[in-house]
Amino acid sequence: MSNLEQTLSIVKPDAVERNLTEDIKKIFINNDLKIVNSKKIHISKEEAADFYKVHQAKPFYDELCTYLSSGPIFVMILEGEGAIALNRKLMGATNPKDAEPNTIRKLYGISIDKNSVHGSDSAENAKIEIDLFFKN
Ligand code: IDP
Ligand code: MG
Repeated sequence: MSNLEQTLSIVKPDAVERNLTEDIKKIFINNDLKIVNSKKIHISKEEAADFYKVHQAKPFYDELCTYLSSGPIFVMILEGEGAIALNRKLMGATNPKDAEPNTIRKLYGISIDKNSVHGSDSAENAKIEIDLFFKN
């Protein structure tokens, strides 16, 4: 049975700044995820606050929104079989210290906040996040 999905991936400011976008794209492509749309953008703190609003009650929310808006990011729509879970697997755990070997966060993450990538965590959020960035 086919389970073709789309999910949103973001290369966060720490990784764009270190020129890791192409290396991260290769990891997705080499694992059967297709990049069907992408763009490099620099969002405002208000846009970051909207994107991360599920975390608004967290103590690190303000810092998180400041960080995501601190420099350019590279946003992508990834498509493939089980793309949502596959992307999460390729990303690794939120804290790079806890991430499995060869995951993006293990390879490139600096800290729990500068962890190089974002990925949608469910079909519902994938749709919301894709619409936020790619539905003019
Ligand atoms: P995820 O990115 O693995 O889905 P979430 O729990 O959704 O992790 O958190 C969103 C983002 O918030 C994380 O990627 C990370 O950058 C940041 N974050 C999560 N927990 C902490 C924390 O305890 N301190 C600082 N930043 C955090
Ligand atoms: Mg999350």
